[in-house]
Amino acid sequence: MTAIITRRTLLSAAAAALAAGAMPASAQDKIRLRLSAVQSETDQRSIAMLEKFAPMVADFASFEPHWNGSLFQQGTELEAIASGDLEMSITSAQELATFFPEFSIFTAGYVHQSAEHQVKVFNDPLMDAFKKKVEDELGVKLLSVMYLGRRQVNLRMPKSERTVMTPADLAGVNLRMPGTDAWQFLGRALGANPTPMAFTEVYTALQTGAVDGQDNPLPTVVDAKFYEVTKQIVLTSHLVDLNYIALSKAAWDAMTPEQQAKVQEAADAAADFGRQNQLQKEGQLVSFLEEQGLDVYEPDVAAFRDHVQKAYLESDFAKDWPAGVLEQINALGG
Ligand code: KDO
Repeated sequence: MTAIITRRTLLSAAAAALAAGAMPASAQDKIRLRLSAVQSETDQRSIAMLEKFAPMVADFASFEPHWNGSLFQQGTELEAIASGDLEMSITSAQELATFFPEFSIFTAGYVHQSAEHQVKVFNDPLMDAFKKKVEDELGVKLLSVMYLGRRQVNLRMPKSERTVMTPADLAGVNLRMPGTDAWQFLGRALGANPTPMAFTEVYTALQTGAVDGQDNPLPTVVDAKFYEVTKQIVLTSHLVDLNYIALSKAAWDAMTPEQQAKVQEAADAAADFGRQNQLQKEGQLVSFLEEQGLDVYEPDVAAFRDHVQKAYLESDFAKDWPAGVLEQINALGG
């Protein structure tokens, strides 16, 4: 008798707890959150998703990351989300600009001034129309802004062979840039000849000399080991770059209000955690890279800034920028 009561009591208690939402859903009941990204699992953004986002949503969602472009190639993630084959990505304004040209304002060199500025812009009402368009037309919700870092020019040849002080010194340099138009434009605005190439192919291209260089923040140069196949870093800081934690709107809409609040809180916590760690790494890596034998030096940043900003303001990109938004962004920069 006791055994039956115990079993019946346990079953009714479990049913009551499940109804109250107290019981964690079993694995197969959990919301599946597949994330595809091209960086490695040791990149600070990946660590932030693993250590902050995943545990905070674990009660009701299974976070399933696929790093190094192992599930979807760079630049195909947003379409995968829109088609229901993926739930999350670490997307970029450059990728969004291929769908919505006005996003190119967030890809323009020397516009964002700092990680803090990125957060102020992302949380400002000026972003509402941008976010709504991505939700309504692509079915993607931009949860939080992640700090990728200050992009620098990273070349195969040593400074003794090519010293880069102004954009004119990049003339003829075959500079790998990511594949979208906004990236190619930035490469040209720097004075180089841009070559479109996926992130996962860059190391080999540098190693074989297929390209003369690439641009990325110092933490990426280290995490992707580009310093093993390059000889100098020109501290242009030409783009204080960002990513957005992107989530399928369909997945979001299927969540309860409590689950939505938790997912938003977890994304913000991951973005904040990753930002602090990325900033800390950026501050430490110049000496590390010099110890690896690279020349790391400041060019004439003002010459680069003037050249790049002029190129954007004269470009067709600027025609897509909603009136007044650049001024609002600049006002948030202080
Ligand atoms: C790159 O391909 O150089 C880039 O930095 C572009 C970014 O938008 C982002 O996709 C990034 O790669 C990856 O997250 C790898 O760090």
